[in-house]
Amino acid sequence: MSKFDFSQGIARLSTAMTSGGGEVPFIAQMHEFAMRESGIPGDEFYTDGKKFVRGVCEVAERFGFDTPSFIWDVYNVEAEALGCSLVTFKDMAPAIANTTPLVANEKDLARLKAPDPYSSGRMPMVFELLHQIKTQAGMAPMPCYCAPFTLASHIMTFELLIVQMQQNPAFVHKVMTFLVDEVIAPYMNALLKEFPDAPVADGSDAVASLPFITQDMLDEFALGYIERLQKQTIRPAICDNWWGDSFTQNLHGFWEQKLRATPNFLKVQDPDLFKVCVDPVIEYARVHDLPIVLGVDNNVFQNGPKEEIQMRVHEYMEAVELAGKGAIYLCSLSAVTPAENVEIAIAAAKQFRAGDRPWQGQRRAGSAEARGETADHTVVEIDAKVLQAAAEVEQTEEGLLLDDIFDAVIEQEDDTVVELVTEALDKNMDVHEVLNEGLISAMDEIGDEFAEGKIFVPEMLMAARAMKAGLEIVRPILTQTGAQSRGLVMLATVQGDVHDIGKNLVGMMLEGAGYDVVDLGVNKTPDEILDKANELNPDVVGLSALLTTSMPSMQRTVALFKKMKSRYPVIVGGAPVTEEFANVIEADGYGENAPLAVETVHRLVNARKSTAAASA
Ligand code: B1M
Repeated sequence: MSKFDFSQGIARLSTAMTSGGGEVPFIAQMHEFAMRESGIPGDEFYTDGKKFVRGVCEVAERFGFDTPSFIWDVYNVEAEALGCSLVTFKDMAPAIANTTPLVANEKDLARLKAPDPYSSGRMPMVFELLHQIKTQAGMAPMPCYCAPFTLASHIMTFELLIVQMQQNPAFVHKVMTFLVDEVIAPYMNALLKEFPDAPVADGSDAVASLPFITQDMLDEFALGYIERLQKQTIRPAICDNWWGDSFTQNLHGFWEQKLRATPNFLKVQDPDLFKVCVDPVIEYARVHDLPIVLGVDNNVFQNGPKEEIQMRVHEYMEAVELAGKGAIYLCSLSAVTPAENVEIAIAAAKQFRAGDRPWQGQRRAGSAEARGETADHTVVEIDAKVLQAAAEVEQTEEGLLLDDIFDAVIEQEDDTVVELVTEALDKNMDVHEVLNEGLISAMDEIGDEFAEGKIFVPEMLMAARAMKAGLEIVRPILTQTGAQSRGLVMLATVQGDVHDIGKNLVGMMLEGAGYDVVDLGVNKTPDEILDKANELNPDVVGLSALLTTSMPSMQRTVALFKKMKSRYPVIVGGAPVTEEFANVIEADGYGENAPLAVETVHRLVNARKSTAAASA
């Protein structure tokens, strides 16, 4: 007899995901929330399977969840077992913090040892955790894995992975093959053998989402290897964790890709779901007779207000009901999600089931506001004479060469950029013109296209590399002529957070705009950031945070800068960070995205220069 009884919730979930027709269930990613609520420090919670399962079950029972979710920090286990550095925290889940790649080339790959599922890293802890699920909760355990693409981004770093996918795809295929054949498949098979009642192996693959990669890349480098894994595991392997539905022009094509990895249901989650609307999901589910899983964003539970939580839960539950089969998913209840907001969400779900539906039929998802399209766009009429003058400049030989440099950056052709910049300098063209009109303006264009969703991260990253290749040629001449960079910007992702894709893009855009950038990396404490600032004397310090759990650390960093009366202006950004938050913590600036971050830096640097000039 197990200690906890979730049989009613499990039966509800099973009906909803097969025949449908019953009450709509809710599932939740809840490990960090359970850690906090159970009072067990992170470094114990994530290393002791017994405590983990007890903590999750107690919290699920106390809050009235339909079923507990035993997903742990699944992104980390294989990477840690391979030798990546794992950082642990008392107040949040552990994370892999690799800013330098474990595998950068063939030699590194050859040196890499396949882990032993029975002894490497925390793999044995996962065996124990799954045993505890059976004994304490009486539930069938589910082995979870970090999907090959995300695992590759851990061991290679995201940037290197993207660059190698384009420049040396054969090497990336070798890495992926190693990860599937030598790491994930043996690990999953060991678990599936140990637990014959485990229905499937379940993968997570956040990094293989759009717009970090394109749908073609998804096919070749992510999905292809999940299918390779599926052929090797003794029971089905699924993988259901790609975001990015709001970035594709081919929604159905993207969903077909998702279904190749997880044939039994379609999962669409916020922030994409709120933008694309529930209607196309309902229609697709009906036509294909599929259960759907609709995910409500962490930020909604984090920030509320109450009515926002209630309305979102009701809207998505109603959509599931209209589709016929499925569940809603409370996507990531974190260590800083207020307990009160979780109670509101669960009460809202129960209210819906009881037939009390004050927002019935209302659609907020898919509205212009949900898509963030409420801002007015003013069209500026450009004087015909100005256009004529610009056209004349373009027609000169020099103008055409600048155009070619601009185009080569946009087309991401490093070698051509180097050739053309060299040619321009050999022709004694003004180095500043080459820099500003060839290289920097191309990055401005790239930044705009990225902000408008016209291009994806790999294109931006590769264009930034092409621009940098040109910059390397121009830099010595700029130095000789005494030309100065626009300033020094120091960047860091704050303590507790290892997300760096966005911060790195901000860094590239800043370099593209003529700044020197020093990037401290991820998971940096307030003291580390301040000490480094005192050493480097930057013009601006930029902080990035992607987790609501790391936003307090951003606040502590800004507070420390203020307390120490430091003279460096601090700007903040990252998906959950808003302008309002930036004001509350008294940051000096905010950047909603990379191009806007560059604008904020320009403003702060110019203001500093004017103040310095005025006091001189
Ligand atoms: Co994580 N993750 N993740 N993750 N991950 C999110 C952020 C999450 C929203 C997913 C979710 O559950 N719904 C969620 C956070 C929820 C919250 O707190 N609000 C989350 C979570 C919870 C987690 C883990 C706890 C794992 C988990 O259980 N789900 C764990 C935490 C690890 C840790 O940091 N301690 C974790 C781990 C990971 C991976 C390692 C697997 C991977 C990160 C890889 C890496 O960065 N090297 C990852 C990824 C990829 C994501 C998603 C899918 C994408 C984030 C991203 O890179 N966006 C994300 C879900 C989603 O967004 N769909 C998710 C692309 C990037 C270009 O955008 O960073 O916003 P962004 O940057 C933008 C702007 O924000 C701005 O400019 C950039 C470009 O325009 N900007 C700045 C950024 N920094 C700026 C600084 C500035 C100015 C502007 O001034 C200095």
